[in-house]
Order: sequence, then structure tokens, then C-alpha cells
Amino acid sequence: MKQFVIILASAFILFSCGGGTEPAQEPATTPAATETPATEEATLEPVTLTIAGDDHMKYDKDKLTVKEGQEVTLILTHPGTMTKDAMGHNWVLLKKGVDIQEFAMEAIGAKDNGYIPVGTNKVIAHTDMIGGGEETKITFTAPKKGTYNFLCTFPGHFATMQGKFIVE
Ligand code: CU1
Repeated sequence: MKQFVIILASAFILFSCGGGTEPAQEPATTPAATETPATEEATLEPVTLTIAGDDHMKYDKDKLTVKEGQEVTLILTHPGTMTKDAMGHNWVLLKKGVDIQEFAMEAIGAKDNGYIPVGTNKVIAHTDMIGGGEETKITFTAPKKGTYNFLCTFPGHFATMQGKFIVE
């Protein structure tokens, strides 16, 4: 009698185990189906901007627009014929809260440094000073969203050579 119970029980266990192996194989197919490529929308394309400063002490643009965190290459050209000493131009992007006029006055004393105050912490990016027929460029990362001021720091030029740098 005892032996019969054990045999019966063993048969039951074998039967149960045989049936129990099937569900374990199913989940293996699901992970492959849910794999999706990472989205590429988050990456920003670098942008190249151009701005010209001429013999008439003017930029050809008073507004430049970029996106936060974007790699910006700014090309400054001088389509005029006057020399750097007479009609030099640069492009200087100021940090937020820096007064344009105050900075321009400070820059006048920095002729030997291309009219950029030595060791200044008020500038995000700036180009070299150029004369007629020349070209220069800089690459920098766009700062946080907001509106920033840019100007030319050649003495007296900021009055007519300034504009807004808009970060969206
Ligand atoms: Cu200028």
C-alpha cells in the first residue's frame, strides 16, 4: 500500500514537471520585440553664422538667433577697404547684465589686446580685430536661453555697431 502511494506520487510529479517546462520558454521572445533605436532628436546640429562690418561703421545684422547649447561658428567679415587702425571691427558677445557702454569704455584702454580688456570675465566669446578685406571666425557653445548683447569694441564703434544675440 505504501509503495503504491509513492509510485502514484512520483507519477504525478513527473507529469507536473513535464507540463511545467513549457511556460519558461515563452518570455525569451519578448525583449527583442521591445528594442527600439535611441531617438536622434536630442542632438543639435552645429550652426554657422556670418556677420559683416563695413567702412561705414555698421554691421549688416543687428540680430542673431541660435539654440541653447548649440555649437556656434561665427564668421566676421570686413567688406570695406579701410585699415584695421582706422576702421577695425571685432565681434564681442557680452555676458548677461554687463553694461554695453561701460564695457566699451573699459575696452578703449586695451588697444594692445585687440580692445578686449585683459583678463575680463564679462565676455562669452569674441573674435580678433580685423581690417578691410579680412575675415576671422570663432567657435563657441551657445549660452543659456535669453537675450545677450554683442558689439564692436573699436573706440567709438559700439554706438552704431551693436545688436542682440538671441538664444532660444
Ligand atoms: Cu568696429
